[in-house]
Amino acid sequence: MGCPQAVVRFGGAEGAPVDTGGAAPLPALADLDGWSVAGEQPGDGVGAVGPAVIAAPSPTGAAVVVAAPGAESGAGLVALHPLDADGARALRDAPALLRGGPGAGLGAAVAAATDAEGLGLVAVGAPGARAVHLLLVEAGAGALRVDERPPAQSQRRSFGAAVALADLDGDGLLDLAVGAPEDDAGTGTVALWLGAGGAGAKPLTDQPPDLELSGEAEGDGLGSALAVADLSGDGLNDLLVCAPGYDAEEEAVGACALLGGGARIDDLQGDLTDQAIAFTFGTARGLRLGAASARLGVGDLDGDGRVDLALGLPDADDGDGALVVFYGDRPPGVRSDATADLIVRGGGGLGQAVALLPALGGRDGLLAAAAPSRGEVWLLPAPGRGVHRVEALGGAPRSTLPVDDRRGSTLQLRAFAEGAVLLLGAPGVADGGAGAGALEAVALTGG
Ligand SMILES: [Ca+2]
Ligand SMILES: [Ca+2]
Ligand SMILES: [Ca+2]
Repeated sequence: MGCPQAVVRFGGAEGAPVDTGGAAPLPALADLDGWSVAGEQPGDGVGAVGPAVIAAPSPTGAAVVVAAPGAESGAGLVALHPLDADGARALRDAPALLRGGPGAGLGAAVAAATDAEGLGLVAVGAPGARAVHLLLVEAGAGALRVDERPPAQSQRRSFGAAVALADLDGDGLLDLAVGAPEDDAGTGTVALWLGAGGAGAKPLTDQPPDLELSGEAEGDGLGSALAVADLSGDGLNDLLVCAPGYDAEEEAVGACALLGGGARIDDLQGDLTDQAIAFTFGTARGLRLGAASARLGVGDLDGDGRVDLALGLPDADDGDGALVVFYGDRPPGVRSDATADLIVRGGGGLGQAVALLPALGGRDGLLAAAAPSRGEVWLLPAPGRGVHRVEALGGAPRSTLPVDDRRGSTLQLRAFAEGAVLLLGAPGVADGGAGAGALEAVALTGG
């Protein structure tokens, strides 16, 4: 790689292409410049929840699930927007819209995955209605076909505050994991339904979950964040479940437990820590490790074929924030943020959101982290190991983005054949009124 220059440099208010310092030979996706989706009404909340991307080999055919959990006085809505043309667009001017009922908060969490038949499945949490809606999506050039499947429902309070989709038992069908972190006085639960995806999938409504796990104590908030990836390295996806209030002494250090995927995942019962194959916990009071799915990043960052885990810790160091990475070349056991392979310290709440682009075909992996209260978004190509200040990994003069926009509150990185795209949530953008928010796509260029 070249000399790392790791800061997002915006050429103007509209967002010019990002210079990744020459480390990532990514051709420009010029057609995407200026792509954005803006909230239109006060409180829409676009950009506060990370978007989901329905995969396609190129941006033509990809669709972005844009969440607006505060829309229509808290009913919430999600809009599917194609990622195939430039220009700014309005949230509701979309080929597909799903609206929640009164107070549902639809869009508080979204996830997307592609099943073995190539169909896209989207899960949308509506914690105010204790439901998760499922959409089958066929995205193609110029066409978007959406079929709604029966939702998953629960009596659990805040069910749908976090969602994840992946094949966890290895049968080829997508499985659905749902967090209800406020259930049972904030103890929190995570429910798993096997076989939620595919043409022959069972309807989940009125079906009890195949697995349900609870936190250990009131206030744990189990299910606040979820992620799926093969973090154990056995070829099967695993489920990472997080409890930001976790701590025996009530100091809310936070913890994430890894549940190993495989044919017997639905046999797991009882005490979470007994079931976990790995356990990652925080070491500072109030760190709240694992507080949001936007702070979890998974993927092979260093290109060794093993999945790595990045955690954003915006409450670290009295609110300066930090970013830690555990590389997958050592078995994931019991470990703390202080023993991470890479520790990046920053300011302004660094780690409020993180995203990871896997290394691929000789291209370095890329780690993105935001410090929205300073208006900074950092891009760290192949950041390595050790303890560093983020400025030391970056080295370039930092641009200043409008702090009030809270740009980077959520981040997503996606690679396409033509290059990579960074999606930035900016919930503070008020063009559509206070709290309307916006989601912006930026094409990454190789400089
Ligand atoms: Ca499955
Ligand atoms: Ca695994
Ligand atoms: Ca790796």
